[in-house]
Amino acid sequence: MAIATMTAPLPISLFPFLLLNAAICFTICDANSNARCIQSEREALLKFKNHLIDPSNRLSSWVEGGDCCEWIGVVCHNSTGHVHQLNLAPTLSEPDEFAPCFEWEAYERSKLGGKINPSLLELKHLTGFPAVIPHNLGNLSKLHYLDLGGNYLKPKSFQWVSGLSSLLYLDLSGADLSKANDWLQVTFKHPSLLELRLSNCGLEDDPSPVSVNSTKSLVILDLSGNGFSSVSKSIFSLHSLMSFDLSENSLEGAIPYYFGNISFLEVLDLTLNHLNSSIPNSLYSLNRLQFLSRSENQLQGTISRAIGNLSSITHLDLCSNFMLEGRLPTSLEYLCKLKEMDLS
Ligand SMILES: *[C@@H]1O[C@H](CO)[C@@H](O)[C@H](O)[C@H]1NC(C)=O
Ligand SMILES: *[C@@H]1O[C@H](CO)[C@@H](O)[C@H](O)[C@H]1NC(C)=O
Ligand SMILES: *[C@@H]1O[C@H](CO)[C@@H](O)[C@H](O)[C@H]1NC(C)=O
Ligand SMILES: *[C@@H]1O[C@H](CO)[C@@H](O)[C@H](O)[C@H]1NC(C)=O
Ligand SMILES: *[C@@H]1O[C@H](CO)[C@@H](O)[C@H](O)[C@H]1NC(C)=O
Ligand SMILES: CC(=O)N[C@H]1CO[C@H](CO)[C@@H](O)[C@@H]1O
Repeated sequence: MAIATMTAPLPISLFPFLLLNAAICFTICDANSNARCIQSEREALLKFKNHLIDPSNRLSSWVEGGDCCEWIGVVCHNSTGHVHQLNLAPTLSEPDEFAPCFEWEAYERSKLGGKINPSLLELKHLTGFPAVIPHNLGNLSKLHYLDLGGNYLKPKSFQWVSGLSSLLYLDLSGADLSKANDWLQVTFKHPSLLELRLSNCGLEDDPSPVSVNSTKSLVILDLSGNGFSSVSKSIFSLHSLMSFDLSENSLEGAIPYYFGNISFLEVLDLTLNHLNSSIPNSLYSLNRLQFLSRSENQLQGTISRAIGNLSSITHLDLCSNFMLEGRLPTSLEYLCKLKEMDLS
């Protein structure tokens, strides 16, 4: 099927979309008008391109001898010429569930696949690598069809990430990381990474968990939509973590007591798992917590009056936990910032 769509001519109505891309390019090119591509970085980019599958030929401007600062998706520093960002996300002219099918098809086709070549390590000044395949989950769940087989990135290791020493943000959501067993060791030790999004990556419990002395740089961690049945202990040493999304996994048994160790936590999402304990008191000591969802689990027992300690909470969602029982504690009246609570 992929081959048939690849060779089909582009529908006329896609032209505004292509023009939009051109407009973006002009903006970038202007901003880079003083920058000159650094030769070693150009070669690294070309090597990187050679290992990608680019069915729509989106990277056609990436050619031998060109100024890589003018290539589509490449952003250089305006005076040093170092490559600072790669914006290789496929784009949709209207990110909308009502986008016509042919646009979704073009979007699907414009995704890059293949391997991530370690030549990226040459790009020492990279600060942003916003997702080679940034599946916004909200968008994807509205797709009518989705073929996750074959054409997506499937790194076998995360070592290339450890070389990107200035990286702040990494989104590989949707990539198949089931073979990249070192993802945790690499990302938790990374010196600068603030935000890591690995949603829907086929990740599972590490069969031989190694405890990691983390660098504590991570602030946002999204591991939603994977196959974890337990929470790795290493996560509780991420003391700077403010947002942790573990929704839509297969967590079972008790909510780990150690969540109380992540004292800066503001967002904790455990929606749609199989947690079946009572709610540990340690969670109620998280006094910065603003958003807490443990909906759609099998939590048991009563809601402790210590819930009154969640003084920052604005959103509290405990819906669809059929075994929760008892009275609502009167201490709820201390939750002065509460805007939304769902106990259905
Ligand atoms: C170029 O970079 C410098 C320093 O980062 C910044 O002050 C300046 O506004 C930039 N110029 C353009 C045109 O982006
Ligand atoms: C973590 O650090 C401690 C103390 O600095 C050290 O004793 C321990 O061996 C380290 N663990 C790992 C897995 O590196
Ligand atoms: C949580 O914090 C306590 C007290 O500081 C410490 O003893 C324990 O090892 C920590 N647990 C984890 C899993 O980090
Ligand atoms: C909770 O789930 C675990 C694992 O599925 C099971 O072994 C345990 O018996 C359950 N506990 C309760 C109280 O239902
Ligand atoms: C709740 O706050 C009270 C008063 O500050 C404190 O004594 C109690 O230990 C707290 N409970 C929890 C579970 O953090
Ligand atoms: C409905 C929805 O989630 N829309 C998002 C689709 O993705 C774009 C780009 O990431 C977002 O801006 C939209 O909000």
